[in-house]
Amino acid sequence: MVDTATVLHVDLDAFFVAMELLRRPELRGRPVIVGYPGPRGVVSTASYEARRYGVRSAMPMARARELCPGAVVLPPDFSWYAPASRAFHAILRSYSPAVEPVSVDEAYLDVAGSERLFGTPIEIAAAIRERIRAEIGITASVGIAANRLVAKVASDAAKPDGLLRVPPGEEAAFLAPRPVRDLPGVGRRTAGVLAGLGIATIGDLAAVPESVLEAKFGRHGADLRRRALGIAPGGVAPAQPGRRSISREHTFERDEPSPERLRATLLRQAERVADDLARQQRAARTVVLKLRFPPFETITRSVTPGRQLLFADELYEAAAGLFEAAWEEHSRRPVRLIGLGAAGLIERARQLALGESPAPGALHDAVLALRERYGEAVIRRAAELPAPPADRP
Ligand code: TTP
Ligand code: MG
Repeated sequence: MVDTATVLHVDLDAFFVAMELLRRPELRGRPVIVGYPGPRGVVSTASYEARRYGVRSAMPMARARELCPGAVVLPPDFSWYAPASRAFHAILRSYSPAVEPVSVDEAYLDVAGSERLFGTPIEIAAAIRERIRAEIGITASVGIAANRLVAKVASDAAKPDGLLRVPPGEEAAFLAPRPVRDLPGVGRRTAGVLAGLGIATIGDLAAVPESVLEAKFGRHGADLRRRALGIAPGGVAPAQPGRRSISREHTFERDEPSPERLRATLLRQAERVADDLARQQRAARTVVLKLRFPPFETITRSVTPGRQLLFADELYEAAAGLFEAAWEEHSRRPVRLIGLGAAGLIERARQLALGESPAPGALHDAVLALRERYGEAVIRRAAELPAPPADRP
């Protein structure tokens, strides 16, 4: 029989802590917290020993210290984690072309079609776990199921250092006893509303008539119930190969006359686009600039510098050059819309040129890691800060 449980969700265990323990083995077995130690710091992640005291990601550090006064607190060191994150994603890509990275330490892959080369999904999952242990020195947990939703819950249930397969047909039974919060997409608010209805487990949720859920949650009601039954779209979207460009654009409420603010907007867009490229493990050959002058005159300019572009700085530099020239041509008139796009997308295959510093990549990965977790606003360049109003003396 064809095995339809071919979706793997792979997630590294206590990733930042695991990386710190690699170089501080004497801390193994102790409660360890990674996060900025200052008064406004929050917990990035905690070792399983610290989690036993109730310490959780995103908790204020002060609270974590109250709960677990004996914990060793280490500041995050993204340049140490980034190469491991890259190695992790590279291992996954060697088992299937259908890999969808989710964050620095997490991805889905579909191994349908990999069987002839690498074995059953369970064998592939075991091989991936072993390679992560041997080549990076840390542990990963894997969930296997017929769809992403159930694979994700399975990997969470397998943690730490575990492997769990949910056979096709057993999705609903597997989910039923778990608290509703274990279901991806059920956040604190939804869980609160559900608790008010007396719904605690995913099984409770699956048993509620759709009409009741629709009354409470509108269109999402039906979806919620399907998910509680373990029914979800099957596939893994590999780094969106169909998309031929990635872009960002911004329309100003008032036509923007300030070159500083226009450049700052471009820089922000370059960073967003670079993030998308990194997530998709792709590079750009061409940068496209779009400008609109009121009321409707829209121009685009592009440049193909003859090398792969990966990082925000590279995209920005190219776009800023286009901007200066095009803006000059238009008598430096105020701009209604500005946009930056990456085109000519290719698989990333970058080798450092001789003498080239790897630092921008490490920095970029670190910024990406922060944003994955805390949102776009967590870290910004000084140049992105709002410029003072133009009319101030
Ligand atoms: P997670 O995979 O969510 O957590 P984890 O790997 O630490 O632990 P688990 O075994 O439960 O998977 O996140 C991966 C890394 O991302 C984590 O090690 C640190 C970072 N992170 C933050 O910086 N802030 C956060 O709020 C979260 C959740 C993670
Ligand atoms: Mg993890």
